[in-house]
Amino acid sequence: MLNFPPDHPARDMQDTFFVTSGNPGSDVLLRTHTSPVQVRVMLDQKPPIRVICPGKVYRNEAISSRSYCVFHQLEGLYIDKKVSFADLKATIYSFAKQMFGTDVKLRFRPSFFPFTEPSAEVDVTCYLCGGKGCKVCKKSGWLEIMGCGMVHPNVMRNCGIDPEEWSGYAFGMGVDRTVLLRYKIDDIRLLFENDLRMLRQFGA
Ligand code: 2NL
Repeated sequence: MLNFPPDHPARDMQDTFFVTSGNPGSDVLLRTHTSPVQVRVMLDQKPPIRVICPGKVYRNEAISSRSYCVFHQLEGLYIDKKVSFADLKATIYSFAKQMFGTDVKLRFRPSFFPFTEPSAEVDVTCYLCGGKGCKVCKKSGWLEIMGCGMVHPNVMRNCGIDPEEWSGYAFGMGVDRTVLLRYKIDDIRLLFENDLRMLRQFGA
């Protein structure tokens, strides 16, 4: 549905947790993205569609200060007549200013996802050095906050939506990584340990 070719690495056993239920034919896998939620929305509803899908996702990754095997993704999808990349940029600018402050600068870098064309990754100016370059941003002055793009015509067709009549944008971000940036936390694992000293700082 999301236009992944059969040999795409995202289908690799190494990257995904498969769960054996014991019942033949009913094995399940733990989702690596929240996008399947949006696919179901597109299958069930006619455009215009506006939806935000937050949720837990699971990846068989090397655990580090930047990556954990469980994290939260938040994806957005907007399909209507004449939705443009300019609409996408304006929405992301508005989000970034509210999340990171009014003087944050954004950079859109061309990228690739099977489910969007064109695709971009979005960077904000580094919270620590303000763009000068430091250890956190690896001397680049920029930190990545999300991926986005225009919904691929194949994805629209797969979900029964005519790409000649409708267009749309989508974006996806790691909620946990956004929280690290917003609160200047240096290890993602702190968000999963339920240490009371940590929780109490957030009103628990
Ligand atoms: C990332 C990139 C992205 C989307 C997610 C999407 C969903 C549907 C159709 C088209 Cl159903 N696109 N989602 C699009 C671009 C990027 O996430 O880096 N996420 C953490």
